[in-house]
Amino acid sequence: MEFKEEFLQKLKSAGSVVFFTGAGISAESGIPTFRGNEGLWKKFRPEELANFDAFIRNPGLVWEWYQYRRKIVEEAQPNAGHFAIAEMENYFDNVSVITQNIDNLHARAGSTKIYELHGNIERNYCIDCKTYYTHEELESSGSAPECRLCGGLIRPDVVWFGEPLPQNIFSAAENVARNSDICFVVGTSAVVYPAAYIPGAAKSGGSYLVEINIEPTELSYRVDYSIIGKSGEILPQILEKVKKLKNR
Ligand code: BV8
Ligand code: ZN
Repeated sequence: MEFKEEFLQKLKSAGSVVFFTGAGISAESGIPTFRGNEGLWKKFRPEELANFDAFIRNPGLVWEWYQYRRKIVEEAQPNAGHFAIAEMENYFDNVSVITQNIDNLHARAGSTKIYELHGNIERNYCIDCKTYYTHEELESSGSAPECRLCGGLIRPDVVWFGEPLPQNIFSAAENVARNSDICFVVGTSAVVYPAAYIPGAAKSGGSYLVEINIEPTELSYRVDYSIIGKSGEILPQILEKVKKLKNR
């Protein structure tokens, strides 16, 4: 694929690069997105499952939905898009991943600077005493497991609708985006806030905004460059360009 000259110049001169990613970057790893036609929200609406009241009302149903997603995540592998982002760390002074995903695939691909805005499905904690449990430590009897220390319900360590994002992570991520030279927006419909403020923060800091998506989104009119294609195919091509431009 040929990329526009302005973008190639930015790649050549950039020092700090941010990748703001959503479910679309993991689609080629076999993890369903939220709003796609096989989307996770197809069977259930987010309000029904990804929120605290739903969990208190029906801990078994919500826990089982996360167990189902955890199984998909465990069987999934990072794809060429995740690996390309990880490898970019060899060619820029600073590469940060700001992800909305809870699937841990960026870490498994080798990225080292990751801001998890919505938590991580591999971690769980007791809603009463906040003790953390890995999922290996939990044998769930079909309903939500109970804390060994206090008997409280254990929940996945993810940010549900109506819950605040981890403030320190969000503000650090916003800061990194604002100070970036290029901000890639990869595989996200950019409709969930406050995470969807990240590209705007990058833009207001003078960053060059590049969207990679299989279709235009609500953000497309605001980006400097909209690349239509699969992130697992586009990102490795960008990496190849970077290697030539940085002639390493
Ligand atoms: C908050 C973790 C306040 C859990 C997620 C009413 C009540 C309460 C809140 C609200 C409300 N109305 C609005 C809000 C705010 C709400 C919100 O924004 N709602 C939206 C729906 C309007 N936000 C919140 O509730 C947030 N909290 O506001 O708290 C507060 C503040 C202080 C104190 C107390 C309270 C919390 C939001 C976090 C929710 N958690 N996930 C879990 O995963 O189970 S959201 C979840 O959906 C994701 O994490 C992600 O953030 C979000 C969007 O998903 P995407 O990643 O964009 O995926 P999607 O399927 O939408 O799109 C995929 C894209 O990829 C598509 O564009 C597709 O074209 C593309 N694609 C597909 N394949 C490929 C591809 N691209 C490239 N290559 C491919 N191969
Ligand atoms: Zn407890």
